[in-house]
Amino acid sequence: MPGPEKRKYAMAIEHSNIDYSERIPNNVDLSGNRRLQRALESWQPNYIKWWQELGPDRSTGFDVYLRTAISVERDGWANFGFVKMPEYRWGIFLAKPDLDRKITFGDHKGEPAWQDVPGEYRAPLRRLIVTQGDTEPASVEQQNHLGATCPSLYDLRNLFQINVEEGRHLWAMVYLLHAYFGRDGREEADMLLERHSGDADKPRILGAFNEPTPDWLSYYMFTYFTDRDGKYQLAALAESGFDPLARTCQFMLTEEAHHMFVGETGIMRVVQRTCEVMKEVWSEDPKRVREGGAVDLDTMQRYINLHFTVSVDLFGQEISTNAATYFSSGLKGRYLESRLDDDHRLTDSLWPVHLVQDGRIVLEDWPALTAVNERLRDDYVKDSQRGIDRWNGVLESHGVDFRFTLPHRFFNRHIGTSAGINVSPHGEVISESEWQAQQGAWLPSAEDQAFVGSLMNRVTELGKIAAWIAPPVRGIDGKPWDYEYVRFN
Ligand code: BYC
Ligand code: FE
Ligand code: FE
Repeated sequence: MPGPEKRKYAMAIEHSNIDYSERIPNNVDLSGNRRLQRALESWQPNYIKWWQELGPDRSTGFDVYLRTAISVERDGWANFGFVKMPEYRWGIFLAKPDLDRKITFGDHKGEPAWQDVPGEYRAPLRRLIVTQGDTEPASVEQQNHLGATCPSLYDLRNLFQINVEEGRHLWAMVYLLHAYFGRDGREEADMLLERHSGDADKPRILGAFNEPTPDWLSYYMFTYFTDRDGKYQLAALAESGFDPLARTCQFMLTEEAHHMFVGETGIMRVVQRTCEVMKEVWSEDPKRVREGGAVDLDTMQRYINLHFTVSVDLFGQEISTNAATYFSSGLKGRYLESRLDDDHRLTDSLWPVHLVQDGRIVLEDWPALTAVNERLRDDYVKDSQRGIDRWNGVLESHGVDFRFTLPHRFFNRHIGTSAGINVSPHGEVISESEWQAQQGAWLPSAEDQAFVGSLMNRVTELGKIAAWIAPPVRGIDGKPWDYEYVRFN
């Protein structure tokens, strides 16, 4: 970065309303609590060691054009500039407090929000924070080798941006564990660096975070579908009666939007390129499309099927007493809880729930309190459809008849009442032999993965992009898409 640009970035960081002069930048007055500060400063080297070992492969020394949070205001919260990896300033930022904030749901509705952990809810609260925290470094681990096959500098930059922010999300949860849960909180914080994605002995907690992300198509699917689970879970936790958790999650959501954007536009660009290749080879035949060097639409649909279903599992059981307890205790609300128009206690309302009964899928009314996982999943499914529609818009604009669809929510599930039951993408319960016969058409096969893998070649020349994906419509922070976002030195 030229001298003046570098100075401008340094000054913005310095004069932000987050204290960047400290070892751990923060807006929680860390220096006013020496014990906590020392505890976090002793966790910090372990974090850096983890990042060096399991963070993005061979990225050390790269100058990357990254955004860094400098404020928690709605406008101007981020500053862009070159950061030498891994000198990104991971910090602790909570949204601004509302001193009069009240709990908006559950048994404690109307009471002042808690500034400390209520003793009776300590265990479930810690569990929620640990589960959330566990996913963040898991995703960094899942993606750590993708730099070796990036389709462009723009994409490489976005990968690193998401990775550093997921690292910051881990910090966000570790702060809560250290600040509010004493010794066992510190132990949990240590374990967040000891479990690893896909590790047979110490796996990550939730299923999706132990799946590999072997290629960039999987990566875009992950950031579209799995980061979107993050959006809904964080939104539900942002309603929490435990105010520090609510404020932490509110700010995390600000960063999350870009992650889903990378997924949505990434897939859109793959679809765009496939449509162009179909024209070049004068055929929609998957075989010809592959020979033309693009991902055929059937393969993309199988990737959608896989990543959607793995993400839908993350919402837990359809009927969950855990979830009911989280809700009535005021720990975890519904999506946009405060905007919903009902009693916010769910003591006698019902919610329609998908269940498998006697080999058939039925919708049955259940007490809404036990169905909050399913309700959040409903919100998620609806939101996931938006991207499908936009990708179909690209197909339509090219005069291609193929349309992507979301599979039935009970297809390929491992959690919930359809776990272990064979359900087709159209929602029919089928036999084991039918499943065996069809699953190659529904889920990515080893052959699909080998093909997609064969397209993955590292492209880092300025202005160049891999042949299987179209360039983005625009770049980052008003820069052109072919700007030198990463400088290798
Ligand atoms: N895999 O009563 P249930 C993100 C377990 S993503 C494995 O439904 P509950 C991000 C469950 O633990 C957002 N196990 O449970 C995205 C329970 O175990 P026990 C992450 C599972 O608690 C991209 C049992 O099954 N945040 O941020 O209502 C990149 C009974 O289930 C799974 C959160 O998840 C699974 N998928 O619901 C980076 C928020 N599902 O008690 C980051 C915090 C369930 O029998 N977590 N089980 O031993 C929660 O709110 C809840 O724990 C869950 C599960 C919604 C996940
Ligand atoms: Fe995250
Ligand atoms: Fe994310």
